[in-house]
Amino acid sequence: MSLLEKINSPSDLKSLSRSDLPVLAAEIRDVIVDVVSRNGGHLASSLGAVELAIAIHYVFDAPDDKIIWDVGHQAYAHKLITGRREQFHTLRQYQGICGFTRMSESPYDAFSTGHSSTSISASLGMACAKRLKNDKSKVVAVIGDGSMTAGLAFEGLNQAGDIHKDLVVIFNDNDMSIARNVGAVSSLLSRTFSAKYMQDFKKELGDFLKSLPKIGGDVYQFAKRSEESLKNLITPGILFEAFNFEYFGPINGHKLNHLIDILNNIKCLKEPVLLHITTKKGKGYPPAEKNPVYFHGVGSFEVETGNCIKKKGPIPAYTEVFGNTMVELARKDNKIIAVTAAMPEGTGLSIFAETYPERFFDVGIAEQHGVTFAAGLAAEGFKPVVAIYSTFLQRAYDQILHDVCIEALPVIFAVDRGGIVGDDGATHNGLFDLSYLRSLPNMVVMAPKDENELRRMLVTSMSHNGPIAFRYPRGRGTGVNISEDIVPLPIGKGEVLKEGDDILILAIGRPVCEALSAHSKLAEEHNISSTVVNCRFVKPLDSELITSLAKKIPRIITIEENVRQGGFGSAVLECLNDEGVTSFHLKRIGIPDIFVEHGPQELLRSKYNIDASSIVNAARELMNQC
Ligand SMILES: Cc1ncc(C[n+]2csc(CCOP(=O)(O)OP(=O)(O)O)c2C)c(N)n1
Repeated sequence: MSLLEKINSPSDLKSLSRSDLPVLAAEIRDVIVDVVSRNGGHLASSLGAVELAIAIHYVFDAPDDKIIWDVGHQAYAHKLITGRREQFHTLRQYQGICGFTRMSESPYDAFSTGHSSTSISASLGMACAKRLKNDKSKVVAVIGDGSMTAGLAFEGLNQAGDIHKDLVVIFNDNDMSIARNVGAVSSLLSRTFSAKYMQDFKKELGDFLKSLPKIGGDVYQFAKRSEESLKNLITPGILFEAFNFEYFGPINGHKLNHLIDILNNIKCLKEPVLLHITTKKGKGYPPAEKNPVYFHGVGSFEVETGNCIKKKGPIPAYTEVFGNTMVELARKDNKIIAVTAAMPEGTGLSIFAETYPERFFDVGIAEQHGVTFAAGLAAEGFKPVVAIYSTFLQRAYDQILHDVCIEALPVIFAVDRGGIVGDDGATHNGLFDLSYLRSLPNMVVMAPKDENELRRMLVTSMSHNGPIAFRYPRGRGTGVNISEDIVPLPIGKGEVLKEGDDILILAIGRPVCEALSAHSKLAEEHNISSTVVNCRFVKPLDSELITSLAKKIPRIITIEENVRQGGFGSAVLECLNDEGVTSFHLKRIGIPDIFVEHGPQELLRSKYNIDASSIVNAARELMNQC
């Protein structure tokens, strides 16, 4: 029996001797690599945090002590230690355990996560609550250096240092976000990372001091005695101490004994403490150590080689089409600028970054800043394209409203991963953007039916003098031939794709292909003829086309991969009402008022009726009713 098989809760872990722990760490790594190689997941981050998870649970007493894993993507070892070993093979699968921490999944998951940089704020709230309840248990936040680039993390540090609560922050520094980390704080940290830097610096300073005539030797002796303060001058301690945190580190986060000793000491302190540990992303699995960017979030792969199992097909992903089109357009227009928030690969912009480095900005995990930064660029006459996943753009809602829309600045929003994203689940689905964007004055909101239309929307955006957004799905396109010529679209105009008298199907974005296949099924199997409109614009809606068709064909179906409340179907209802069209029956197909769980995209689309057969059923019901 392996050591891991004996562990059903952290108390089993505590019964192991310290000398057993490295063996346990190796077993945990094997399980993580094995399961992620089949299910996909956040491999490199989780491998880097195995010793940390063991040490934390060895020292602290969860679930009374609260452990909050920022983002929660690095918490696989934590899940294995806290009673989920037997379910771990279901990681990220439909009805299996979640890829992030979920309060509803386990009492050991102290906070639900997925979006970054929440851990310090949440743990400070818990620490305050514990103080009010006279509860002496501890709160520990674990945050990575990438997540520390967000303003939210600093807002948490700022308050924590001020109100001086008993809180432990473990700063897991691996010098990487998904890609290499960016920003001034990150460069401060990576300077200390390298012991060589420290040595070189000390030697240079020593040589300089010794070379000073007469006083040099004395000053050198003094400086040597004051090495501690010298070190403080150039370590991040200075940064965190400015927030009133007691700073420890940096220490090697893979040395279990050392980690456990220091955590035991820290546990007794009653003030805000920051422990800085350095770890290696992908630790223990050579392919992930070599390529941590690829293995940050990976699909299934061959364990022996690390090679991807699903070979790349000929149909490009929407993301790729977007990235290539950006490069194509930027060649002819030097006003085009690309902005990403820590996702150069995920948003397809790496190729832009390589081709036009001076016009590419990775702002770090700082979506709010990224949007306002783009507003500044637009105010100076540039054409910033802000490429952010739908779910993370939620962070920047006020910046879109206040900094972009009020003055109608021409910022282009490339909203990737709109719709159901699949395995990452509720925190990552992009199911709200059509609703949250269409409510903003001055904003144009579009969704392409295929890859060519995505290109056309990008070109349309470039010549539009105001805020404009297009959202597109995760995954492969429809496989249409990519036409070289990119013709702009008339703003606010839809296109009729099929004509028929019985049912009017109004579709937006990816579901247009479902509408087309429903059209054929209805005709072939049910003798029902339908008109299919690719609406293209959620705002401004093509109200002329929609009202004129609705008057002729009053049985209407709308379909969107977005929540129904406030979305495209609601926009159609509002439009018909405003235009005085009263005699119609309308069924809205979209996501109900719930958060969609994790699972394969296709399964979830069919579970939530975003497919052709749901359109067919709705059409048949409408035909029977009226
Ligand atoms: C608000 C937000 N933006 C972007 C992401 C996507 N994302 C997930 S993990 C990650 C990098 C986190 O880096 P770090 O905190 O250093 O953890 P590591 O993976 O290096 O262990 C990013 C950008 C996110 N989860 N949340």
